[in-house]
Amino acid sequence: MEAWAHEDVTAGGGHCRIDNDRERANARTNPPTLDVSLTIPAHNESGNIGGVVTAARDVLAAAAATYEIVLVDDGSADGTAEIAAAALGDDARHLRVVRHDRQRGYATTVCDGLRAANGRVLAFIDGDGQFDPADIGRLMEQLREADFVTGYRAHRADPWHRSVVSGVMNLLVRIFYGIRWRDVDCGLKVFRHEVLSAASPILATSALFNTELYFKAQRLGFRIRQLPVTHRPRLSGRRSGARLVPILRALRDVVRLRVRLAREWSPKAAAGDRPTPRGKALAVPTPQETLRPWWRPWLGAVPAALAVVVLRLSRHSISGSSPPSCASSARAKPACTR
Ligand SMILES: Nc1nc2c(ncn2[C@@H]2O[C@H](COP(=O)(O)OP(=O)(O)O)[C@@H](O)[C@H]2O)c(=O)[nH]1
Ligand SMILES: [Mg+2]
Repeated sequence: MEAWAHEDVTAGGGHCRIDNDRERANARTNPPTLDVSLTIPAHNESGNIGGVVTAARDVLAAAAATYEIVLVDDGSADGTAEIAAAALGDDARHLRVVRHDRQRGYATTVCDGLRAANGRVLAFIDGDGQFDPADIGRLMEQLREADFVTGYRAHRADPWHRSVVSGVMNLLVRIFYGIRWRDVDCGLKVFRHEVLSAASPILATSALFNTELYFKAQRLGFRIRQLPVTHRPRLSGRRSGARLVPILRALRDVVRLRVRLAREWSPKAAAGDRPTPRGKALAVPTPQETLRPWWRPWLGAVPAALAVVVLRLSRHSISGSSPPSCASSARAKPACTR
């Protein structure tokens, strides 16, 4: 028998809604029982996952009395989950595997992990080894004074056009959502379970769930902190983010989600459900913490750079040499952008 627990998510997944009403009621009657729960999204990460889970295990075991690693296997065909369990050996008892029958995309993958998580502190980190799991410990230390602690990639080890796409997205998020934090989509975050509970249900159906988390955490007065984190080149496997169609969808969703949030969500109503109301209604980051206006001198160059990126990505898509896509799931497509 396998030493680790696994669950198949075929229904219930496929969207990014964390905690519908039933799940929220369930959360009230069954509060989290572990100290920390780390979600790792992974799609065909056999070459990277062993190193990520063992390094994460070391950090969690040192920082918490009880912990779990929730590996969300997004339709992998290369034995990612089995390799993770083998790498952990006896510690595979701390591993839970949530399996998607097919690739559903990054956002759904992370959200399914968070939904399954049973920790008072929640965290997520990519399974591709680009982040250093040691940074989870550094972020967790900040929880003494904060509720929502996120990394930002000071030196991003990705092709330049990824930084351009991210820069444009961050600028739009700043304009439409008033979020003055940098690198909102960074895939390394640590936060209290109550932030997720208060932010639920998550309305976003794409990587904009990160934006939504920031937006709600900020409006609800949770204390937000950011730290620079290490970002390394991918050593194995292929990235599946940054394809043209999902990027265009995410751009469209920036406006759509903002309209939905304005219509369907208010901090007052959400705060009514919060276990421990905290602080002011609106937490404004300190000047050092905000996104520095690096883009200001480059503002005129943004449309031109975007056009180059779009051309580059479309050539990439047409040539057929693109990384595995989310084409197997129409609903997963928007979730692939990061
Ligand atoms: N982009 C993307 N990542 C996925 C998907 N499913 C799972 N993942 C995992 O999410 C993490 C980030 O993916 P990656 O392709 O490296 O995106 P990038 O780091 O933004 O280039 C990795 O651990 C992937 O294995 C998916 O459909 N799309
Ligand atoms: Mg990556």
